[in-house]
Amino acid sequence: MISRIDLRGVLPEDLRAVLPRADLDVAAALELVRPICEDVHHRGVAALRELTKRFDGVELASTRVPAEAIERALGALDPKVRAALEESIRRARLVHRDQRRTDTTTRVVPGGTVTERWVPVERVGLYVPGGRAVYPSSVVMNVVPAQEAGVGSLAVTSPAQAEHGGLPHPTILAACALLGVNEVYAVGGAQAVAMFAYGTEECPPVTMVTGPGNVYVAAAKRLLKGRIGIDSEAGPTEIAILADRTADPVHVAADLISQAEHDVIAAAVLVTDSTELAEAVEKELPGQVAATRHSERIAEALAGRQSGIVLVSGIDDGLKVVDAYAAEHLEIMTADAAAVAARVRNAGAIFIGPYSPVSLGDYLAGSNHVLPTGGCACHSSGLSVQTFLRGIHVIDYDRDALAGSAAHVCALADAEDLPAHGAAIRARFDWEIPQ
Ligand code: HSO
Ligand code: ZN
Repeated sequence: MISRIDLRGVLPEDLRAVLPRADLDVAAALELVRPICEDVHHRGVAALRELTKRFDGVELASTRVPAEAIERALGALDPKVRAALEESIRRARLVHRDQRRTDTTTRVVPGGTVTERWVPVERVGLYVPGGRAVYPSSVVMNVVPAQEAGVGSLAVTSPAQAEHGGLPHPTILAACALLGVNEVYAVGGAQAVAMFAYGTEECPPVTMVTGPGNVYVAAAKRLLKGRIGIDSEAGPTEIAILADRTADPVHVAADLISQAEHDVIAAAVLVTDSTELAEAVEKELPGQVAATRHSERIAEALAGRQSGIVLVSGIDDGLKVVDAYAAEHLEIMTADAAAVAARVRNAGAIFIGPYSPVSLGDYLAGSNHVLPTGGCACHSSGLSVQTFLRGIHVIDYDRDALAGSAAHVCALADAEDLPAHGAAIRARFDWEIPQ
């Protein structure tokens, strides 16, 4: 059901090469999405209507979802789901509010300051997938940081669904209503990213597009990056668990399965120095997999080359392995888990001990679940308030402070053979460099 990789003894030089990982070919999809994006660029709503007919089987009257439909979806929302979403939003707001930045002013020299001013991007478009993955939780995870950053204008788009009267999934609409987002579009796929990037008769262009999506959405984001800002390209979900003999195999198996549930190419990796635990988890998995609704998908994900149980000689080696892997989600299920977690360098998010499973983080911990995948956790962070802010340096020197800097600026300008740079300083002092 899940393969083993034995790294006991000397760890290989290039750990990343031996660790299991799926590859997602976004580059190959680029050429497919290019004409779609061009079409939306040139023909706007007419192109969106044709593409929505072709890909989603829906005739759109308007790409914009009417306000009544959003309100109706909220009214029809199961009260249990509503209460859970409200609590999820409340906790996410607590955490993300604390991420807000205050401007800092540094007095560099007497009379010379640099202020860093944090300014939110003006308008954000959030892509929410439809189809198999209907994730109102992802609406929360994208909208809350944008709102807490102070983004003034926020639009959501999600594919039109024939079985829901040509509207996006009602739970998505209800989540938007709970978050106070009333600008929603019934457009999916690469064309939705193009709609946001170029704007149409019905949708003003945005400055930034965030949100997960399939490979075509990822390709469109890559193609249009530069014209718009994007968050990271979300790949298939990954969970890594670093565990020792103190871990409960029932929990370990359940957590591996929980993320394998997302996709046949989702990755579930256990790193352990305990053969007893490895064996117990291998024994536990088939029963738990068989008992769950999406057992086929999960079995395929666990058996895939992106998943596995990695055996190591000790927790120190285990840490090297999880750092090399740089998982989207990393659970630490060892003795003294917090101390072990403190030594981890690379992970999207770290979950400590038996009572902080990834599922908690997916929905309710308050943390963000949009996290770097595919090893990107070694250089990138998950979605946060910071994603939606730009730091602008504001430079304010008075005459004396500039005079005191002039000789150094001119020396560097000369060294770079850019004498006009130096001249711009000297012009202010009757062409003399003040000493
Ligand atoms: N684990 C997914 C997020 C998610 N889980 C949404 C459930 N719904 C990627 O972090
Ligand atoms: Zn999940």
